[in-house]
Amino acid sequence: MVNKEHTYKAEDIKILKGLEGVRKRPAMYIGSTGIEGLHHLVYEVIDNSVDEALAGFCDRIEVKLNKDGSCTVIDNGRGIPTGKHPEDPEGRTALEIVLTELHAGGKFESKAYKVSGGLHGVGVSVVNALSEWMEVEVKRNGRIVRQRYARGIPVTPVEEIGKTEERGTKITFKPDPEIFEVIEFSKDVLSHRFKELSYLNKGLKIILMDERDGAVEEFIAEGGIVSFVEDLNKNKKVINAKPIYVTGQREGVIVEIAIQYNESYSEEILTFVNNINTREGGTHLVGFKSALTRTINSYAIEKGFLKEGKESLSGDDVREGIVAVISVKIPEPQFEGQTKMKLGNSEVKGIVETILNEGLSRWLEENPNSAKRIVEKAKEAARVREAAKKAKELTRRKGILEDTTLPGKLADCTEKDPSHAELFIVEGDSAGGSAKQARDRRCQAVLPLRGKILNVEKARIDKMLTSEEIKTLITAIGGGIGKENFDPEGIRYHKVILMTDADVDGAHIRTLLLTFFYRQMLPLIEKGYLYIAQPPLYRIKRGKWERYIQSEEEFYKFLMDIAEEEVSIEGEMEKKKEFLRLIFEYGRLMEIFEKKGFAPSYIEKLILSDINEGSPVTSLRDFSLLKDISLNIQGVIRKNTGEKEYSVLIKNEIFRSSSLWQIYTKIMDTIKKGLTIQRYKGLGEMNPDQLWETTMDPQKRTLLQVTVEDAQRANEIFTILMGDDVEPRKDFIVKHALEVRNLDI
Ligand code: 0RA
Repeated sequence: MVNKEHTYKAEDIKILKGLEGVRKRPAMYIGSTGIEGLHHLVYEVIDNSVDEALAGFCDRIEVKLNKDGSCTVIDNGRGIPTGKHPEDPEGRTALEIVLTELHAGGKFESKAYKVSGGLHGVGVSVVNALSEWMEVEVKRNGRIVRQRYARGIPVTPVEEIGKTEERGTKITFKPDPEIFEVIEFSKDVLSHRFKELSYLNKGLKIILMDERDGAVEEFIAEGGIVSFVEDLNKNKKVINAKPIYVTGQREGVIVEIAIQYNESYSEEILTFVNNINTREGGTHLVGFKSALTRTINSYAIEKGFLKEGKESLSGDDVREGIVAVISVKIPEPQFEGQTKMKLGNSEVKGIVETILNEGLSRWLEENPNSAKRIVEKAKEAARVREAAKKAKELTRRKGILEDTTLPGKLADCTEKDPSHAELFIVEGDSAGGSAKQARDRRCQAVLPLRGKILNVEKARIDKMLTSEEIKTLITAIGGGIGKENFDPEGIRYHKVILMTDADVDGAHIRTLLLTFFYRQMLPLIEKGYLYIAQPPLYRIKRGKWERYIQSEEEFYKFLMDIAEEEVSIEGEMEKKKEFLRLIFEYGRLMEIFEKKGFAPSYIEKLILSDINEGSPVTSLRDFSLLKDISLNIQGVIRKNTGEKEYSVLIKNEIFRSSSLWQIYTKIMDTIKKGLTIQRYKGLGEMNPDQLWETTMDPQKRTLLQVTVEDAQRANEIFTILMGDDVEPRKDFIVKHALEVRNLDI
């Protein structure tokens, strides 16, 4: 339907020329004619609606992806003005001018705040020019009016099609296949952007309806960018439960900042200008960083967390674990950089800086607990950074990192391909000696570490880095050290295996080494190159038969299996199992008393007597447990009436006793008869053959691969141990070490 009344005048020619330019060089206006450019059309229309929202006139935008490939955007803003434009010589409506003239949007910009979004801020006329057709419907001043266009040219006049009390704009457009390589909208691309827009415009509801498959999605964030950082931190442990929120306006620039720290070591700062992600940063980010560093430092000095003139926190320190969103709205943004995603306006740096300095200082004063935790975290980052720097200087001075001569203590393997080479890090020189003898020297290298140096109760990472042992370790592994400097390409072994004793000291050394690897060689762990050897805890022998056992649980199960074969009580099978479980537990507890110097017979007397008060033993938890167990045993095993005796059939022989302890020892003696049980306290107790067979032989051994989470946990334990609490001792390691099972306590 062609508008017959519409005749082309001089003004029209000019406009036609403008739209022609858009169609000739679309990439200049919308970036590309690929998938990104296609979606840019939607953003361009939506940005006008968002401007209405920013001006406070719109709180709802509906986007429909229609079956015919067109897209409809409906908002409840003021509606595009539809009256005749007073300054237009042709007497056209404002609506037509907005939709056909390049950059016409600004003409109507009045007192209201308008940021004219979109990467290029080109306006709806560009979308119109690049659409096969466009139809716009405006509800305003009680009327509904409509106009239709084809490739940017009006094909109908502005006509009234009904009455309404509502206001708003509805724009439907079909991307022109003559222009675009792809004309199918992607729901994922759009929903990602809409989610972002809803965070950036607090309370704005965006509804995405995909008429092609019936799916509907709604985006709204009542908390705005505060919800944004909360969602970015969703699966992390946060330091300040409530995000820091700072906002202000200066010289027509609106600044909004939300910050929430988490316990990680990474940094995630998203920056936006007029709702556009400025991935390359720019002046707003520079202002933010400078204010953050300055404000946290002066707060820390003022509150005595830092010594003035002596200590300071670097920008990297105060940004460790930060998640932040910076959103600025500027009337005339200048975008620079490779991808035009860097803000250039120089005045913005100072504005952001001032607003954040002021807002953050106030927040820190008002939230002293969170403030303290943030400062402590930055201080810890500073300490680690300083320690790593010192160590690097030290090693550089001594030429160790540059020097590729391998340390003498390392017994290297002949294999040079890292993917086939293993390095065993062994605690102690004697175990190291055994390992060197035991190994397959073609592919297994051995580096003994003298535990003594590491096994200092309060060994600190920085001290550790100055130790000869650790320097040897660094050279042996070959990738250097440090967050920025470790080079995974240099790693000489794709299996680095920690082999420590199954005792408290071993657990301590393992925690220390894991912490070291976590902080200094994280990629080694991320690539899955770090392992923990599983040396056996027991060796059991009967004649020629031999078996290694790796944990207390396994040992217990082994004994139980034999007991089940050799012991009987009257009654069903189930009862026997229950009885054995109880008597094993009874014996275990009694052995603890025995070790402490109490004779089991004395304890049993106390259990039987009713006058328990007075003895220091009877108030112990283990004592009441024993008492409960003996009652339970009476419940499962029948006693001979009259006599206070239990009777148990052990190896076809009836054994009677009133003492459960005696029954227990009899059972144990029977089980262990003919067995040689050896408990390994350390690797040094194994001869080379045994060490090879149980722990090093790739065919038989089990290795525990260390995950980043394991190492993170070790790091936490370490941090707690090295923290300000004065008395954290071995207990702590014993309770929290990676595997508690192998500990000799
Ligand atoms: C020009 C002037 C005014 C609003 C708009 C354009 C406008 C454009 C679009 C595009 C999509 N939705 C829109 N909503 C509004 C200001 C109108 C006034 O001052 O009343």
